[in-house]
Amino acid sequence: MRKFTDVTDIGSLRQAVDEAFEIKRDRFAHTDLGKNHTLLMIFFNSSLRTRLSTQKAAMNLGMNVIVLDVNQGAWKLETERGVIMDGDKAEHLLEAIPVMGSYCDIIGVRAFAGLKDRDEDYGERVISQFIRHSGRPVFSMEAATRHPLQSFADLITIEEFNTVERPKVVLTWAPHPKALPQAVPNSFAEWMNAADYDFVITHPHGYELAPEFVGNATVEYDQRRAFEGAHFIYAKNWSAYNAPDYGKVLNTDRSWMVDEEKMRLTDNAFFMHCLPVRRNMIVSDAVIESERSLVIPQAANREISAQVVLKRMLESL
Ligand code: AN0
Ligand code: CP
Repeated sequence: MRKFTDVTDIGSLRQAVDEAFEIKRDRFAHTDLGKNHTLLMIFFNSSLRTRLSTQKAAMNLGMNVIVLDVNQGAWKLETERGVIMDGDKAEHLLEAIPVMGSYCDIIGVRAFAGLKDRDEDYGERVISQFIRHSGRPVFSMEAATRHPLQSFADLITIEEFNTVERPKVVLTWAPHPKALPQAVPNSFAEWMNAADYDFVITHPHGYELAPEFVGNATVEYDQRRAFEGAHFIYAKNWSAYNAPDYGKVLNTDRSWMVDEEKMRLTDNAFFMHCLPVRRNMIVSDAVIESERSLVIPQAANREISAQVVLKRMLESL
């Protein structure tokens, strides 16, 4: 595997999940595979889970790891070609990327959407430049439009806990005080559509996701109706996608928070969230602390999804 940015890069989901379960049974079965190989993780944005789980996965495979927080200690990077660089940015990505590529074998990149210019974000300019100019296999640690390591971990978690033939999985928008990207919901929708579950998306009017991500999902504007009979509730906030409101917070209606009363409408559903989560905005204390909350096993599966991707990339070197 030379690139991991969207669901198509992983091939058969069945095979990927089987490989994940194999790694989960013995995560130290391939400790020689990464010997003398270096992973470079580049963060343009903050992270707790992605940073720790991906580093752990690389260590399980015997790799060496370098982490660069671009905004803490590196030169400020220009990303646009043609700019006269007389401002605060001392270096261009077009030099920085091949330089970074020369110190490592595999690159992970986290570069969130700027939420100002939809075309720029949905063009995936930053990660595309890494793919084009680094000469290394590149994987997304959340780019502008997708978070595939998260969605893969979500799929593994659903497959682990599911007990019915075709589960009803509901992605619900929930309120948040600040504007967040659409990457997590886009990606979750992309993976759930590929997994062919009974997949429903619910959100207030104005929060429609890009049609290419909604795909064949059912969109239900009545959150309570969406919850009826659900087996998995996946909560996430996102900002508006539609022009002219792209990247804006349109609604902080607290009535969209996931609480026990709403969870009672489901078929004893599990609760999921990618974390970090704001309690009593997105989800009540009682739901996130309940026996049906999967947020911790879900985060633990980030190590597994990262290890499948790194293993496949190492095998392709
Ligand atoms: C980020 C987001 O919504 O994309 C990262 C989630 C994994 N969340 C925040 O910035 C709070
Ligand atoms: N879920 C997730 O990607 O968490 P971090 O932003 O902490 O990495």
